[in-house]
Parts: sequence; C-alpha cells; structure tokens
Amino acid sequence: RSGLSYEQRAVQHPNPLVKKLFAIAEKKKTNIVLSADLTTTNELLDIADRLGPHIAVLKTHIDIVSDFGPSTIEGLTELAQRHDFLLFEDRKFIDIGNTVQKQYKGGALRIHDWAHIVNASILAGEGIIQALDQTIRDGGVSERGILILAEMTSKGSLAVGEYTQASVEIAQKFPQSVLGFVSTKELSSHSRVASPDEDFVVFTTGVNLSSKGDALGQQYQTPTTAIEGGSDFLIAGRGIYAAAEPVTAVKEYQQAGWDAYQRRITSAS
Ligand code: UP6
Repeated sequence: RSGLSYEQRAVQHPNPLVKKLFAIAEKKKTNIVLSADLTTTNELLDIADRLGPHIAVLKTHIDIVSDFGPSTIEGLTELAQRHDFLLFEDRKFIDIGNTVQKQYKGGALRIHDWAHIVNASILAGEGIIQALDQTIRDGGVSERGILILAEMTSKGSLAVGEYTQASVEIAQKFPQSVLGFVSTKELSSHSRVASPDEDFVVFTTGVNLSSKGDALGQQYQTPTTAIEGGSDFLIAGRGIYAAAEPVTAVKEYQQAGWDAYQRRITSAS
C-alpha cells in the first residue's frame, strides 16, 4: 500500500475525508502534521497562520489552551479553510462508550463540531470505537474520522504486541469512520485478515530532526526513518514550533518528509 502515491490512494479510497487529506498533501506537497501544543489562543492561532501553508493537518490539545473560548475555534476553523489543512484534536479518548460520546459531542469543547479527526485508545475495548462511530454517523457532518492510538512513543509504553494487534482488528470492524492509526510504523503486518482494498492511514508522533528524546520519556525518530517504516503523515511539535525560526523549521521537516515519501513511491514503482 504505502508504495502508492497519495494521489493513487485517493482515487481508490472509499472515505471522503481520507481523499481530502491525500488531496491536500499532494497539492501542498507536505505530509507534515503540526502538533501545535501552544497554551494560549493567540500563540496557537499565530503559529497556525504562519505555518499553515506548509502543513496538511494541525493537531491540537485544546484542553491545554488557558483562555479557550469560541474565538479559539472560530480562529482555527478560519485558518484551516484559508490555508487548507485539517484539524485533528489529540483527545485520546479512553473511557466507556457512553462517556466518550458526551466528551466528543458536548461539554465545553464540542470537539465533534470542529475537529475533522480525533483519536482514541482501545484499552476499554471496541465499545469506545463503536460509540465514536455512532456519533459520527448520526452527527450529520460528513468529514469526521477516528485514528486509533495503536502504539505510543513514550519509554516503557504498554501499547505493544497483542494490544497493537487488537487495535488493527477493531479498526477493521469500523472502516467507515476509522481512518487509520497513530503508530510509529505501518501496522499491516499486525493484521490477520487484511483485505486487499484496505488502506489505513498511518500518522506518526515522536518525529524530530535533531533530538533523540526529552527528559520525560519521549522518544524520537527522524522524518526519513518514519516514512521508510510506512508512516504516511509525520506529527512534529517542539522540533518545529519551539525552533528559533519555526517557519524555517517547518520547511525543513516538509522537505525531509516529502523527499522520503518520493523515494518510497519511486522505489516501489
Ligand atoms: N503524542 C506523542 N506520542 C504518542 C502519542 N501522542 O508524542 O505516542 C503527542 C504528544 C504531543 C506530540 O501529546 O502533542 O504528540 C509530540 O510532541 P513533540 O513533537 O513536541 O514531542
């Protein structure tokens, strides 16, 4: 699968949101997801505006924004349209289905209203994905999808082996709303019964060009190793937004990610 171009995959893919994501990547020549872990609305919108032309997706942790309010979401939505990127709320839902539906649709954050993509862990079993899938189907908005958090980049992560395999098996049960995974590499080898037209999208966190990790257990790989491992979209945070020149940094990540992707599809053809 990952030897195909985004354009080829877009043609074959049944999910309209994945088609849109691949189209954005091709048009802007970027597979970068900015992890915009800024803690005020001004900083968040400022970085989204400056780096927006170079990214395919903006990933938020909306609950760390100290002055969160309607203007936060209005600003993000407007910038996503202007610069043509998707919004991914890194909520990591993990509760029982009934609670997760309320967390997704309602509360102060109303994530379903504005985030194209959310993610969830399957620790609680497949009911959590069933619940999110139901909200998406009943929600009346077409461009919504889920990524299953199948692995984690932090040292000592327990999301390995059978757990990761169970993530793939649950994803296969909800092909309409599960777009793919957050994982360090492609997971098709974990799948017992991969059908030929299955095409999950792999988002990879823990990507950094110059650092190996941080003091709190984060572990990084480079854009090149991630793409070589089958990743489709590279999620980078501090490597970009905390750089002395974030615009220069995002262009470096964009180039590295795109070059590695080009090499992958060229060597496969
Ligand atoms: N993230 C990880 N590892 C995971 C899952 N999620 O780092 O396994 C998220 C973090 C953060 C971003 O919550 O928002 O990806 C990584 O940021 P960084 O590039 O600054 O380390």
